[in-house]
Amino acid sequence: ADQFGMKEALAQLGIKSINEGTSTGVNYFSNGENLESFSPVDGQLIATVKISTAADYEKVLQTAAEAFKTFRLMPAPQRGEIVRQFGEKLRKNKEALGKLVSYEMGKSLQEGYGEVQEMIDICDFAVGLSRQLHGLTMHSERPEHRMYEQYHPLGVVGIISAFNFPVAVWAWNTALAWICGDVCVWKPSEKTPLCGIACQNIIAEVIKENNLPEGISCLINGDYKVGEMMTNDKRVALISATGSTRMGKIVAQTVAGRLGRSLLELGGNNAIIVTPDADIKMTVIGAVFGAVGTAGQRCTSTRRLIIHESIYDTVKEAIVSAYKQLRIGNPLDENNHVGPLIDTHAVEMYTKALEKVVAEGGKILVEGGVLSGEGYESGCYVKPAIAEADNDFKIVQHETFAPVLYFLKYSGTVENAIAIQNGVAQGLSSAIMTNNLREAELFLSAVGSDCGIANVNIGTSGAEIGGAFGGEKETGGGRESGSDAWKVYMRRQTNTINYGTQLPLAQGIKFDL
Ligand code: UN1
Repeated sequence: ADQFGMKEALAQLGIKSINEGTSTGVNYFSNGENLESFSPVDGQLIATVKISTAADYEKVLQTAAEAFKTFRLMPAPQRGEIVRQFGEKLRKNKEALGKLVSYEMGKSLQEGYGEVQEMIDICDFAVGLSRQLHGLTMHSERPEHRMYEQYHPLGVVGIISAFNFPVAVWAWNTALAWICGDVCVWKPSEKTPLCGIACQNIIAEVIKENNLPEGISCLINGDYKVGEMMTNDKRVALISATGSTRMGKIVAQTVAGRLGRSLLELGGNNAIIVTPDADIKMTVIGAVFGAVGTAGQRCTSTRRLIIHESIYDTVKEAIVSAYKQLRIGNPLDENNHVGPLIDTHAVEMYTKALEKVVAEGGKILVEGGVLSGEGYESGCYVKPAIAEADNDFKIVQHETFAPVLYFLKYSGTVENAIAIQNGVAQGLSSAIMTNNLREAELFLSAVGSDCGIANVNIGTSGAEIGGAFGGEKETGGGRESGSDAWKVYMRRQTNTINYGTQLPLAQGIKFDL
């Protein structure tokens, strides 16, 4: 890995190499077992961290709660200034952090940089927003009364993020939470703990330079047991969790059990509809990047292609031939398109999915397989595969986090394609390829796509941070990032002020004493 300057990148980010002991971050209490982070790129141990025990968690929470007491008093635009400085530090660390993301998670270097760019963008967005946390002013039904609403900081926000976007998803949450006056406790995926430490070290500098309490940003590492401490904890006002639908259901029930707030961003089963009016060249780029980008490990990855029978063979030929051009290998080498899966467990899931689709009657169009030999020593590299399938196959209904694309055929009008597109439990991202205005508008209408994201002539992945990000049904219903997603990080208060000398009651009630 050294040929890509990884050693230097790790040192810049404050990650200790394996001979130097366990890596620690600022305000990161961890006295538990060792957690080793192996790279899926070359199978090497990158570094070791310690997981947080219950006692560590308690210290973290107290530090966070203490910090909230003062941070909530800081004017929002000043909190925006802190986030602006964080964005500046991210710009300086973009290369190092992007490399670490690529090396620890396995996505291509371009995508690693892209992820850090999303962090920078959400910081810029949050800075502007810090002067726009508006509430409404309403007219009171009573004379000499004024009524308005305001948004106050909520408290401690717990962030549980997944391995596939090991830094950006934290930033979407935390940049907004900070300008809203909240403090954050972050549990990154146990598969990417070093990304967590690197980010924590970057924000810690900003916190120190501004003489702010450390507890504004807290980190805990470990598996779901560490996450459970947060979801069960009444002191954590909001849990924002990204991951599988299985995990999300457990988190949702636990948090609801204490009537806490949760923001869930769970699995997708994203499809692109390709109609007879589609631009085939654009379809190929959108579908192939959507299916094989990040080795199919985005929650927005394209899983299904719903193709009209009249152009089925043309689309099939074009995509199958594009798959032949794909170069699979070290993601730090910019000549490669597809890097490894996160670990060998993911490889197993991928292999099983291909077996299942065949067992259910599917037909393999592009053969998959696990790669071995030079450059593939980690055992995590697989060939992106395509299978012809039916939407009601069990495996098609299931989100497999790997580069497996299903081709589904439709006939008749676009309504039939929309029914197939909506005919899954998940509802994150969706797309239609068409130059036909009627088809496009129908797809976007109330009887169209039931997903949180619906695109025209764009693939399913690669959403911009300016829009609200999330989905419906088993995707969990949460919205993160842009638009008015900030509101979930604040508590709303309706205020009515009587500046008269009488006390009239609402609803015209008479109550004379
Ligand atoms: C995710 O996979 O959890 O839209 C997030 C996209 C990215 C974010 C994906 N902006 O693909």
